[in-house]
Amino acid sequence: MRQERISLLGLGSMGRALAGALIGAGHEVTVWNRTPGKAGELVARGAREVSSVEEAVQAGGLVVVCLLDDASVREALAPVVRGLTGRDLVNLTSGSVQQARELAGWLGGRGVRFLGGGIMAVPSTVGTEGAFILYSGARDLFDRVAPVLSPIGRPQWAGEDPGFAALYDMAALSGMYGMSAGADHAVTMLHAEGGDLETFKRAVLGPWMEQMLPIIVAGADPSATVPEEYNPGMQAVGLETILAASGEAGVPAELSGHLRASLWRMRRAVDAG
Ligand code: FVH
Repeated sequence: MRQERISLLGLGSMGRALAGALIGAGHEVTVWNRTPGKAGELVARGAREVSSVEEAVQAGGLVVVCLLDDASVREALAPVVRGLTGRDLVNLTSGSVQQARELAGWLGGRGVRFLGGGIMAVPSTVGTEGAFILYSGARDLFDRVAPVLSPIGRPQWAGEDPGFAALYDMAALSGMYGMSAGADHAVTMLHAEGGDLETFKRAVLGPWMEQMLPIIVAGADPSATVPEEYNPGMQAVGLETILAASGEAGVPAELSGHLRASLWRMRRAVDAG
């Protein structure tokens, strides 16, 4: 693989993991973080640490941004945006579709070639087989940048609309948080009734979620209707029973919001006939 110069802005947990994977692949990596002191291990592995965004931009090459949110990206880039004209920039910071489109417009208006991104990994899985990174924006830029950034995760194209990587990212995270809320609620019920958490996770929750995951993903549907074979009437009764069991166990109602969302859906499907 061709070695490239990359400037990475942001050394939070994710930024450090990204930098580590890029250094490991032999790239020449310059790192910057608002608060100094987070680059020690990376510098020991060959990264160059700079103390300003301006210096990071001046290092040349591809600019990769991984900060907390859209506001922090704007704040970091605003003072240096003129120096970015003609450069390639990939934003891997989570944000909304609209924010990504507006960022693309702002940077594009100043001659910066921009790709929006979405990281489908957590710091410990960056660079592993399952990790993949969504990109959207100009296809030719994606084709050029994808091999360079492949060490952090398999590059996956999400379309020309610069907001689409963010769209896929936000939607996929919603799916993940739904599962996570369900799992948290499940173990809270178990715990409240004195069940054995480890046995439940290993012998029941894990295998059950694994069995259902492909069915859940395949059956996900944006319409208010539910296919007949899902029997929404039966599911509505079942959801009411789980909610009652949760209440009996003393689990806070805030933890069962996902069940109420499903119940709302099933009742609408029953009403729609
Ligand atoms: N970590 C994860 O599991 C998820 C996985 C999916 C993708 N997300 C997104 O990645 C972005 C960065 O996440 P992170 O885990 O690195 O987050 P933190 O460890 O909290 O680090 C935040 C960095 O942002 C810097 N920062 C915050 N505000 C500003 C600002 N106004 N100007 C400049 N930099 C700023 C912060 O700097 P400092 O506090 O150390 O000075 C960190 O470098 C994020 O979008 C996730 O949603 C991660």
